[in-house]
Amino acid sequence: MRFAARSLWLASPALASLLFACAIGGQPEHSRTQGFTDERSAVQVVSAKIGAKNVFVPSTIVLTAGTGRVLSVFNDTDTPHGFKIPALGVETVLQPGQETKIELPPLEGGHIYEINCHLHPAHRHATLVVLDAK
Ligand SMILES: [Cu+2]
Repeated sequence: MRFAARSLWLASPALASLLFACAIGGQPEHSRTQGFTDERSAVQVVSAKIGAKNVFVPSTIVLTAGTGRVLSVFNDTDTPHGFKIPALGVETVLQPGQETKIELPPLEGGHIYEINCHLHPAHRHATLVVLDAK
């Protein structure tokens, strides 16, 4: 306990300078460090049936903003399923047992979009989160 308190005291100048560095974040050098990098060329998704529910796995897809973003969606069931992102104008049908590449329009950061299956209203929805890119 005593050691922890001393460590915190020693760390406080470091914390103070970190807070100061964040407080002056309006400078161009600092703003370049905002946002995320993304090393993936395509994000893989599966349309599957779990129990009695049709689902997309993962149910939350995370991408960075920009152009050339691709989803590769495999339909692991024996029936066609839809894959629709209404706000982005994306709508396609996933054939059973097939991988479908979906090229997305240019994405802007700071948005959360709904993904649904337009063939089955009960198909559980998914979410696309678009982060700011570096
Ligand atoms: Cu479906």
